[in-house]
Order: sequence, then C-alpha cells, then structure tokens
Amino acid sequence: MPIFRNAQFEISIAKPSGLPAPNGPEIAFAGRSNAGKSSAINTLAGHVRLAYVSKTPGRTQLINFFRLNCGAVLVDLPGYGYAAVPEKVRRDWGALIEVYLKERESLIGLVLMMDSRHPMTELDRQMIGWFAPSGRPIHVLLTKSDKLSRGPAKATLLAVRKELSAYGPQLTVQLFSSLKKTGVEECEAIVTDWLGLGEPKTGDVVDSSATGAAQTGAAETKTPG
Ligand SMILES: Nc1nc2c(ncn2[C@@H]2O[C@H](COP(=O)(O)OP(=O)(O)O)[C@@H](O)[C@H]2O)c(=O)[nH]1
Ligand SMILES: [Mg+2]
Repeated sequence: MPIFRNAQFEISIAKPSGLPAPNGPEIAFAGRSNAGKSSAINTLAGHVRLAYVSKTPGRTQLINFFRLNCGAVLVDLPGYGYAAVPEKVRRDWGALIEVYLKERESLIGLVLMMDSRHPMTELDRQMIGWFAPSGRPIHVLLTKSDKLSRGPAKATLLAVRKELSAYGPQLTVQLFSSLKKTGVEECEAIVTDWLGLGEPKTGDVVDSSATGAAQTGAAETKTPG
C-alpha cells in the first residue's frame, strides 16, 4: 500500500508545550502559504479533503498530526511567509517551528513544498537551515509543475538540485503536480526509503540482519487486525 494512503487525523497543536509524546517516526510537511502543501498532502493521501485546501493563505498556525498505515506520523506544519499575518503570529510560528525542527527526535525527515515558479525563497532557506544540520533528509517538492512547460520545469529542477547539493547528499528534489497527479510515486519512494520500508532492489546484496533492524520501529508500531 502506498505510504500516505489512508492517513488518519490525530491531533492539532498550537504551542511547543502541546506536542504529543513521540509515538512513531515523523515525516514533516512544510512550505510557504499557497505553495500547494495541503493539495500535495491530499494528493499523496488519495483523499480530497484530508488537509484543508485554502483560498485564504496563512490562517492555519497549527501543527496537524496524521497517523499513517505503517505506524509513522505525517506532520503538517503551518504555512509561512504570508504578508498579511500579524507580526506576533509570525513570531509564534517561528518559535514553534524552530523548536519542532531542531529538537524533535522522532522527526526523521522533512518534505518541503516550494512553488516551482519561485523556489528557494529566504524563508525556505531558513527552514533548511533549521533542519539540515541534523543530517536528516529533506525532500523538496517543486509544486504546481503543470504551470511550467517541460524546458523551464527541467531547468528549475536542475538549478534547485544544484543549490541543495551544497547542504549535503541528504537533500533531494523533484517536480510535483497535484493537478496532474505527477510525482506521487517518486515522493512515496523517497519517504518509504526514509522509513526503512523499501523493497530491496533485485541484484542488491541483502544483509538480512541489517534490513530487519531498519524495519523494526516503523513496521511494528501497527497493531495487526
Ligand atoms: N495548477 C495547480 N494549482 C495548484 C496545485 N496545487 C495547488 N494548487 C493551487 O494553489 C493554491 C494553494 O493550494 P494549497 O494546497 O491550499 O496551498 P497551501 O497553502 O500550501 O496549503 C490553491 O488555489 C490550489 O488550487 C497544482 O498542482 N497545480
Ligand atoms: Mg494549506
């Protein structure tokens, strides 16, 4: 079953003090307001209205937790960079997200949504700066790629890939469109790999003890039946 299918809402929190006790590996989704984050989550989950798709960006300042079928947790971080958000809300957002990204030990990877027409803004770089030093992976989705034709889309992909490579090999990037449903499998494969749930490729030499160790945790959190 694809990794994000049948995600179930668990809890929303507004303050670092409200963070639930870690219970399973977490994958965070972040991005500027209007980057297409809610649409991407809904597309990946195969759900029309799991995450709210907004016409008034910047309203949600909550962290939403969704339980995945494999036992891992999808963490939907509040969108950032919306100009009309009051200064106090912006500061609270910064404090909440910085604490979460820097200190959450159960957070194993970050999926960062950027509008493919204007990627790598100042705030996107700030997010990367808060999380990349942990050495844990960041996967960038260049969203709304249907709005670019093939040449410019490819050029954007290469330019962002080059810029990300400065942070280390754990930063990856792809094109994504919720409208056309393109890029879904590529994203699923990356996150499945982060969770140690990937199928070994044919031809790989499999060390069964290592594979078993990598799959414990995420795979065993789910109660059968
Ligand atoms: N053309 C196109 N528009 C999209 C796509 N994804 C999102 N949008 C539009 O972009 C706007 C913001 O999307 P939303 O998912 O709410 O962004 P969020 O603020 O990051 O959660 C909405 O008007 C969406 O319909 C996409 O893949 N292609
Ligand atoms: Mg949204």
